Amino acid sequence: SEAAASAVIHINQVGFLPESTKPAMVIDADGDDFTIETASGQEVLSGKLSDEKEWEDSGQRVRLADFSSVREAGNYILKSGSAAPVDVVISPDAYTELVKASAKYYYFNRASTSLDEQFAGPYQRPAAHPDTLSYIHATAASNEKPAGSVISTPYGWYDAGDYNKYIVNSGITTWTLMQAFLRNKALLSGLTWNIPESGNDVPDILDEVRWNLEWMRSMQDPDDGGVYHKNTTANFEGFVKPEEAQSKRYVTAKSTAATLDFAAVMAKASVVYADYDPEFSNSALLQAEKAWEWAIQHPNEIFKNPKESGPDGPAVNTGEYGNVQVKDEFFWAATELYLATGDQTYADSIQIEEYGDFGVPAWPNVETLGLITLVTSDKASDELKALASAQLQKLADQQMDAYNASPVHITLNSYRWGSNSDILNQGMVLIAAYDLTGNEEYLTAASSGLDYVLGRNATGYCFVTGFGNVYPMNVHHRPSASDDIAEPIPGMLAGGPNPNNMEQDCGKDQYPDHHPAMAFADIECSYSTNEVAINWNAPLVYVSASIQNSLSE
Ligand code: G3I
Ligand code: 9MR
Repeated sequence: SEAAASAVIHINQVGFLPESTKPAMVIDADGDDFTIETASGQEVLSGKLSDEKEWEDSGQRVRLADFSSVREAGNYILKSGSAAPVDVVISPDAYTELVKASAKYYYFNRASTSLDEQFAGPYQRPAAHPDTLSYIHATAASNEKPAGSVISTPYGWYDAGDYNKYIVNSGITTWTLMQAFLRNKALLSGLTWNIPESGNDVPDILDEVRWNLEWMRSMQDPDDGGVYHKNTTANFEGFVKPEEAQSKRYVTAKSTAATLDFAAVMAKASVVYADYDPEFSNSALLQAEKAWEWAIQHPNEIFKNPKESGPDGPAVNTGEYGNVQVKDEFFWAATELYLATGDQTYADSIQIEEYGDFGVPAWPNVETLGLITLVTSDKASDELKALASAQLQKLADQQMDAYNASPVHITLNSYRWGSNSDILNQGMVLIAAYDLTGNEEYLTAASSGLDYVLGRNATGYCFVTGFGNVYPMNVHHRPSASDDIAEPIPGMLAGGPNPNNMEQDCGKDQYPDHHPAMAFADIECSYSTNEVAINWNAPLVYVSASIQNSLSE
């Protein structure tokens, strides 16, 4: 009997823009060549694979097939040696549907509303989590309210696979979506994805973000300006439908991180929504300033889940989003507040030269969000802009170093929880550097990161539900798991490979391969690799919209 071919091709399964750099990856290649053919078998390119390299993160032997020179829109087939041929899509609208679906993900995860069939199709569902009765968890000193006090905290999006709502994670998410809009205004104003607000005079993306901003606003204590860290049940709910998840909801202690993230986002919102809704813009700014004042008074309230239950409230075991330090939150909030108000009090907290290292954005590292706002705002002084630009370029150049060192031309070289969002956040930094310098290498590297999450990775999955040929079907997402529909809700990015928590969720033996870049399993228990989250989809929206916008100019 014939030995099975071991060569495999992994490729961006969604498609390429005509101008994109177009590498595919051949694993265990058994020839030196590749061809691109039309659907009817006509050869349009015959090329050589790059030299074979060992990809340590995956344990694979890899070669690249670069077919960038094929620029004519169409459907093609890529072949190399004995590998099964793969489909290639080249289209001037390669990412338009992806942008729409990844943004509509947020609609599907709205709390406090029914999803009606005309917008949600088969994923329609009744209203759940009204959150008009959120019990103030009274363990924290900052909650000077009588036990049993309630506030109303409706709206917002479910954070991830769970049904809770967390301010810290909402901060980076809403900022990224607003920034995606600012960078790609024409594209994102022109796209609509059938949500209840479609057709009003506000772009869908801003209508969607508003849903979460309204929840965030309800999380501020109007008496002192502090912001409750999260709106949560005591424990994660079971894998039940939203309307069946009815455990008591709390707001926990206030925290400095949540309050500063809130301040940053509300200041940003006051700028972004000024033309659409001046009244909202004004009150968002007032709330931002009040939050800042609380943070100045409470500069180090680090949130920890209450471990013991007591008369004042239960132990809480849901997502902690516990920042260990809040220097970056202060920097970010000061920046957004300064640019929204022009007020010097905030400028004093924007010490770029003294700051230290700026990192790729993630929920516990938000300083670079401030940097990006600085370099793109027309309100910053030239001096401040120059300092910010230098830091941003430095960070982008570190990504380029990783990209150039990578045997598969990606910026990612460490795989932690939510690794798919890391490569996209690296892309966001690269795109900002491209905007600053016009250097297209940055854009190429960002586009390569998009290729990665869409299939040119070690696992061969396109990590966005409903896109490509092979995508996760069993995401750790309670609404998708409980809806009796085989297809998960579309447009959701899975967290991605992460070798650090396999034992804890499904057990190591459930993961076929433990190499960092391979540590992924499409099984429902795998919350450490196969969950979805609002802060992971946001850079997908940002990068896909930006690449669609800039590479098709
Ligand atoms: O901060 C340390 C760093 O100092 C250290 O070097 C590094 C080594 O691994 O770990 C860092 O901490 C990690 C932390 O994220 C910050 O990056 C933890 O190991 C890691 O376990 C932690 O993972 C978070 C996970 O919750 C567990 O807390 C993810 O970032 C976060 O996305 C995820 O978020 C969950 C929510 O809690 C609940 N809702 C679902 C959501 C998505 O899974
Ligand atoms: O479903 C929860 C997911 O959203 C979190 O990211 C994850 C880590 O905090 O926890 C999941 O909940 C699991 C819990 O931690 C342990 N018991 C099983 C729960 C569902 O798989």
